[in-house]
Amino acid sequence: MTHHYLDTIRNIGIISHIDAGKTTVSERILYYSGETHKMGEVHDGQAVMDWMPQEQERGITITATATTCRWGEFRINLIDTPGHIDFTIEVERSMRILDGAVAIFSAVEGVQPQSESVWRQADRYGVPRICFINKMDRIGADYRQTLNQIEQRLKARPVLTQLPIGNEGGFSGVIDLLGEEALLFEESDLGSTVLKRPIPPGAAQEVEEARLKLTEAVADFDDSVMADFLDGKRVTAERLQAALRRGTLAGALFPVLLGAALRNKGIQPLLDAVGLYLPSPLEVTPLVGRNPETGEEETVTCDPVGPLRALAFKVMAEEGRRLTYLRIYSGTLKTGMQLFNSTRKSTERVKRLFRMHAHKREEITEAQPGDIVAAPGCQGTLTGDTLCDPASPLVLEGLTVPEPVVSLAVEAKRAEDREHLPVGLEQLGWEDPTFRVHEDEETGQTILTGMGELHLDVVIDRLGREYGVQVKTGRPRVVYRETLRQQVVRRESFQREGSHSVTAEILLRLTPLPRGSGVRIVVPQAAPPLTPELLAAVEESLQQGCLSGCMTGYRLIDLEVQVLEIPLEAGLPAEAELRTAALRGVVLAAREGRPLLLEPIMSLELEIPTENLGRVLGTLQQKRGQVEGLDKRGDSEVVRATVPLAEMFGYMTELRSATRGRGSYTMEFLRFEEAPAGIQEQFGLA
Ligand SMILES: Nc1nc2c(ncn2[C@@H]2O[C@H](COP(=O)(O)OP(=O)(O)OP(=O)(O)O)[C@@H](O)[C@H]2O)c(=O)[nH]1
Ligand SMILES: [Mg+2]
Repeated sequence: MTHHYLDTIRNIGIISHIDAGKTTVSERILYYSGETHKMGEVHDGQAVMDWMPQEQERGITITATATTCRWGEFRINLIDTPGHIDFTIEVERSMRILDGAVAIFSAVEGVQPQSESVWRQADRYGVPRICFINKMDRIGADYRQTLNQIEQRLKARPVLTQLPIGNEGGFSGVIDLLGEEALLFEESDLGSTVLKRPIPPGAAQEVEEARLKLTEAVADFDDSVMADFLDGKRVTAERLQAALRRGTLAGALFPVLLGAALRNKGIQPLLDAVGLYLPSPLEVTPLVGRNPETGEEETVTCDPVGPLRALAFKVMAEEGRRLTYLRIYSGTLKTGMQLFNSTRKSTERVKRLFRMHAHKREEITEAQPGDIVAAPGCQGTLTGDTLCDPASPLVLEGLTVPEPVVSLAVEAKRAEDREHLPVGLEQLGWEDPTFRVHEDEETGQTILTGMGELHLDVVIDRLGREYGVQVKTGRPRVVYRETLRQQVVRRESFQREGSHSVTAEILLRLTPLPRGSGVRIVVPQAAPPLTPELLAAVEESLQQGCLSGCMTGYRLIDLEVQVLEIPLEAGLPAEAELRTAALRGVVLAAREGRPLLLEPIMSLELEIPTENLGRVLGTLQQKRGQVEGLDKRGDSEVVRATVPLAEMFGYMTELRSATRGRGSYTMEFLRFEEAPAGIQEQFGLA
C-alpha cells in the first residue's frame, strides 16, 4: 500500500493573539494557491475566511473556519482561528485535531497575552509549530525583540530562517538563510511573483553569522551536521532542512519566518515551510482510544483500510440541521455508511460529505485518514464525539472545554420571540460547548452563560439575525462557585412513603481540596450485590449534587466526595432511592461544611499611553486589582495585573475615556479565589 497521498497532507491551524494577522495570512494563502481570485481584506469586510456577518462588521474572527488548498505537491487543510479569548474554544477544537500550526506574531507588539494562551494550548496537544513574525512593514517593527520574547515568555527555542530586506515602510523581502538567496515580492501583481536574487553584498556578513547560528541550533538533531559545524564546514540547505524538520517535529525547535501579509510579502516561503517542516498525518504521535465495551486501549493507525475512526470537532446549526465537521484518523469514510457514535452510543448515517472551503462546500463521496470533512444530518452528534465503525467501536478523547464565567439574563420581547427563543438557544448551543443555557429556578428567567461580554453579545446578535428573535437583556453577571471550609461526614437516608424503615442509605465524606482541584468523586469498588451500574448511578447523582451547589445555585468545586459506605442491612436499595439519598446527601453535607463563595479572578494586560498610567493604575486599585508587572512598549506602558471579574464589566468604555481611546486591554480567566466578605454576605454566606 502506498502512503504517498498521506505524506503530502498538512493539517494546520493558524493561531495568535487577536489582530496579529491570521486571517490576512489565510487570505493570501488562498490567493497564491489559486483557491481564490480576489484578495479578501479583513478591513473591507471582504475576507473569505471571515464569512459571518458579525465577523465582517467587527473585523474580527469569531469562529474557526476550515478550508483547503494545494501548494506544490501538498494538500494543505487549514483552519483560521479567532484570537479573542472569548472564542478560545475555537482554538481548543482546532488544536485537538490538527497536526501542526503556524503561530503568528506582530513584529511591533511581539508576544502578547493570547499568544501565550494559544501557545500553551498547542503545547498541551503536542502540536509542532512554525512562527511567522508579521507586520514587518509597520513603524516600530522589531523581529529581534519578538524572537527574545519567544524565548523568554514562551520558553521556546526559535530558529530564525530568514533575515529582512529593508525595514518598516522599506521592508521589501527576505533573505533565505538556508537557500542563501534574496526573495523579493513583485508589487505589481500583488506579490504573486517571487523574484529570486543574489544576497545583497552589504548583507553577506550578517547572513553568514545568522546561518551559522541556525546550523548550531539544528546540529543537536543531526550528528553529521554537528560534526561539520564543529569542523567549521559548510552544511547544505537540504541537510539543514532535514535536521530542522526533525527538531520541529520533536517540538524542540520552532522555525521562524518574516513577512508583512497585508503588503503581500513573505507568504509563499511560509507555505513552503509548512510543507517542509510540519508533519503529515503519518508523522504525528498516534492517538490512543478506548474500547467502550472492554475498556481496553487501542492505538489508532493512520490506515485507509483500517476500521473507521473520526472525531467530531465542530458542529454548525443550519436551519435546524447539524453540519458536523469530522477529522478522519483511520479508515475510509464513504457516503451512505452507517456509523456508531461511541460517545453517546447511538447511530448516525452519513448521507452526504463535503470538503469545506470556508463557507462554500464541495461535494465528495469519500474521505481518507488525515482528511477534514463535513457531514450534514448527524443529529445526535456533538463536539468531541467519536464516530466509528459499528463493528469495531472505539472512543477517542474529546476536548477540554473551558468554564464560562459570565452570565446574562434574557427575556423575549414579543410573543413570537418567546416561542422561538428556546429553539435559537438550543441550536446555538449545538455549535458551542462554552455557551450554556439554564432557567433560574427562583425567578424563572432564562440565563445564558458564556466566556465573556463579547461572546454573549455575539450570541444575542445571532439570535436576532439567524432566528429572528429579539430579546431584552439584563446586566452581565459573574458566575461564582461554592466550596467548603471544613470536612464533613454525613449519613443520609431515604425512606419510601408508606415504608416503616429506611430503604436507601449512604455515608459520605466531603473534604475541601486546594484551589484549582475541581471535583473528585470516590465510590467503592463494585462487589455483589453492589453492581457497577448502581455505583455509576451513585457517582452521577453525586456529580449532580455538586453541580447544583448547596446555597447559591452556583456549583461546588475544589472538594472530594467520598462514599464511605452504602449500608445493606435492610437489603439492596432501589436505584432511584439511592440516587435521591446521594444527591441530597451531598447538598446537605456541604451546607454543614461552612460553605464559601469563590469568585473568578482574571489576568489582565493593559496597553496605555505613559501619560495616563497614574490614572489607570488608580482605578485598577479601586477595582481590587493587583499589578504584577510594568513594561514599556514604544510610547506605551504595558501593565500586567490580576483583577476580579466582578469589577470589570463595562471596563472598555471606562478605559477608553481615561485614555482618550488609545488604551486597550485583554483579559483571561485565571483562577477562582475567595470572594470578599461583602459579596459572601449578599449570597447569605457570611
Ligand atoms: N501594517 C500591516 N497590517 C496588517 C498586516 N497583516 C494584517 N494587518 C492588519 O491587521 C488587522 C488585523 O488583521 P487580521 O488578519 O484580521 O488579524 P487576525 O489575527 O485574523 O485577528 P482575529 O481573527 O480577530 O484574532 C487588519 O486590519 C489587517 O489589515 C501587515 O502585515 N502589516
Ligand atoms: Mg482573524
